[in-house]
Amino acid sequence: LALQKELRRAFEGGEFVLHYQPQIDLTTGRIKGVEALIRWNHPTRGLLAPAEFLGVLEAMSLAQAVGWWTLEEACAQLGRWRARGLDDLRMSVNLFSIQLRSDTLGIRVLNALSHNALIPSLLELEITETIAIDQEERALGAIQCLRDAGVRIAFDDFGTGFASLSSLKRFPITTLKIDRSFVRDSGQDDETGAILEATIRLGKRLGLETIAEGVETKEQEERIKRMGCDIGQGYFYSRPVSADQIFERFAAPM
Ligand code: G
Ligand code: G
Ligand code: MN
Ligand code: NA
Repeated sequence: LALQKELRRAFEGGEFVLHYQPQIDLTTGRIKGVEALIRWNHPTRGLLAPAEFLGVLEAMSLAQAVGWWTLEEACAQLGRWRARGLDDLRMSVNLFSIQLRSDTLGIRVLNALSHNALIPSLLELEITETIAIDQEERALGAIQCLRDAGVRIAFDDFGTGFASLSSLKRFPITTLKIDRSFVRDSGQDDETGAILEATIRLGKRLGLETIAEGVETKEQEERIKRMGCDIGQGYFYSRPVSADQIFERFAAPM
């Protein structure tokens, strides 16, 4: 309860900030996009990761307001980067389940794009397959409408949820984000390697972009490249960093 109260105060006081983690095009080695990840800039405890507060936040109605703020702020930041010359950078934003259930999802996303003069295809919305299935009825309409407008849709943490493979047919997704556990264990055991490779192939056969999460080593990068994965994300390239750090590190031609 104390944490709930603090979260409300923090949101009103502007203590939430977004950090951004690069997504690297494995063909060119260049940055393709970034994922926006929320942090709590706590007055006494410093910068807090989502693990410290997201569980409690998600159970509060405040999650919706924070989620819409994140969407607006991420789009505004993409607009600022574009004004400074990063003009084909993409932005990925995670959605809470409460946002997926909201009647206003479609209009909020389209507004965030138009406020910031963004082409819809520069925005990717990340939903976990489990959330998507729980909310299937309500989510599909809005997701389809956004997809028709050109917004990209990713299944996040793919392979760890409870969705069956047929959800790949029902949801108009563009992207599979393969859960980091598969990348992490793929060097240890052959089974995980086989699952990783088959998932990348499946994505390719379905015409989806594949992103491997949690790439931490050169060896893992080489493995996912060999398997035909499109994009890598993980500490090997960069931790999530501030907007300024993204600009400093990636604005210069590489
Ligand atoms: O760094 P990391 O600890 O940043 O993030 C942990 C988890 O929190 C991730 O699974 C991510 O999906 C989730 N997360 C981070 N930022 C956001 C956000 O802005 N909205 C939602 N819905 N989830 C987020
Ligand atoms: O949305 P999602 O669960 O995918 O968010 C990504 C989470 O993964 C964030 O908590 C981020 O800090 C974390 N993360 C990003 N790259 C790596 C990595 O290379 N290794 C590990 N262990 N975690 C990572
Ligand atoms: Mn994510
Ligand atoms: Na993920």
